[in-house]
Amino acid sequence: MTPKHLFILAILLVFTSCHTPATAQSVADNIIPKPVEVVKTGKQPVVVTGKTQIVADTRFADQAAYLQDLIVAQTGMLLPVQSSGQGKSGRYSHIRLVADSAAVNRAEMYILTAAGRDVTIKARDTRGMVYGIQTLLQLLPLQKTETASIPSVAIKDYPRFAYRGMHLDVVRHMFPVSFIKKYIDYLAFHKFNTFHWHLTDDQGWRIEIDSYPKLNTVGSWRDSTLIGHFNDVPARYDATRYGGFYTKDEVRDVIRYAAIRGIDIIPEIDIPGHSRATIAAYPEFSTKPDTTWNVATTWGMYNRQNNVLAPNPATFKFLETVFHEVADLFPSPYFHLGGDECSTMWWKADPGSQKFIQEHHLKDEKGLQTYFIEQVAGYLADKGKTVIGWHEILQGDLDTSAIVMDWAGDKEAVAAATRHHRVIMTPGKPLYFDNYQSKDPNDSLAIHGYNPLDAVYKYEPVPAALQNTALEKYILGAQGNVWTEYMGNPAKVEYMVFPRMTALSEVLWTPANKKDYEDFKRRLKTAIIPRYNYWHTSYFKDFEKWTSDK
Ligand code: TNX
Repeated sequence: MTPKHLFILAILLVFTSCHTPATAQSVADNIIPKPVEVVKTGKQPVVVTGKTQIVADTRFADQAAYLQDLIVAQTGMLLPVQSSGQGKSGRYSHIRLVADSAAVNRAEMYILTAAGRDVTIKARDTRGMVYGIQTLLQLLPLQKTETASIPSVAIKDYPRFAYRGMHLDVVRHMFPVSFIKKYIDYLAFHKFNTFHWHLTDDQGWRIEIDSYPKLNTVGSWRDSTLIGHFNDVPARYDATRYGGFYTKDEVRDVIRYAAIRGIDIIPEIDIPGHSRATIAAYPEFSTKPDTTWNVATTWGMYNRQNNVLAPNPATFKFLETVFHEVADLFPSPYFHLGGDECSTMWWKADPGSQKFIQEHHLKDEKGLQTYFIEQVAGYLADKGKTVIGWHEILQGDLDTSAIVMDWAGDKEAVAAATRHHRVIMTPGKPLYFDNYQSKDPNDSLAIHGYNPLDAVYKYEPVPAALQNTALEKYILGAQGNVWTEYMGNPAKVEYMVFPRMTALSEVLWTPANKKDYEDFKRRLKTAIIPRYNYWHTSYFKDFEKWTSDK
């Protein structure tokens, strides 16, 4: 071939790659998280128009309405919904939502087939159906249209890990219910199944409590908030009252919303440290009952300001009542009791705590921390809840039903699994999405630490020491944590989580041998960034420039 021929060929290639409309078959190659199996069956594509019926088994009536809403929002086509067995199947195409526990032989699995006049999604549970729906949305055009063509495919798909979570701290900054729902929508799109709602901390109580009303009238409000970074000297404050809390009705509404989307909400009430807002409301639960504590106005209280509960009968009565009250509100079988970063210095300095340690034959202040956790685990057991705690709960000798959430790294996870605790991996590196995703000095303020996109994508939740051993099964999955000290509004949260949560979704869903970072980036750019734009979300754009080796 002469150089001239090569030139013409190159022009042709560029031309065809830019101008071929996303063909029917290519959309099936763009799905995120990447499915277990996609077969292009070479049959007739399914033509979807406003006359296409959604035909759902009664078990999936809520998901049929959910799918109808999503399709009309995405394409403008409002499809009629029918329950299966009702009416007759007309001349038009169908999207069938079918309950099938024979062909679908595992939890959260779905089988999606499209050919001729039928798109069929089969699932055995709500989650499987929700995930089939998310995949279907990715096969439909992301634009207003009166007709669309779905390629003929047979997709069989299920998750690699049972626990696929995202966390959100609503204490350091609080977000409206409308954003909490949006966040749940983002989770559902990415086939996450758990929302970990961090509801209390030093800087505020964010859930309505009837039995101890000062938690809301006092504990939900702080007088001021730090401006700038927590190590800036001198510290500056905005001198503006900040706060609020979610009412029980709002919480119930969010729970219902999440349930339709297959998402379990795990509440967290963080004790016995991280309790400054509690002792501001009720100083009698602190080591210095005569002190007037403020709700914290700065970040990072550990060993800097007293934020621990004192071990006295009134405190334990309080914990029992409040944990019971919150447990009654949430249907989740799990409840997170915190347990992290509990400084021992305030108990060391407190005669009452020392006396308690002696009288209860506890070894030391760590023994006291464990005592708190064990008491609360008992209150939660009364309500049939399985306890989750940050890995510091391992200091004690908890019953192995307690699930350990590991924010440190593989060492703690191996220790927990060796003791036969189930473990959820959420190591600061790389799953804290509050850390920087670039080293650009002009990047928006964040927690120090560098977690670029490729590090998230390449993260392997099962520690090397557990791989191919009998202990591997104790690793339930992983979670991205979103602490909001430096996220004052929803747009900033979106900037910090996108595209990192998209990468994490594939870590958790896709079989390890199907992961491929280059292909992930291709799909991200072709199919998911248009969706971020469709959602009107701000996302971090410089992810190709900022990589782990920078
Ligand atoms: C540690 S890790 C915390 C949070 C902070 C976060 C900031 C853990 C369980 N607790 O209270 O917000 O660091 O990255």
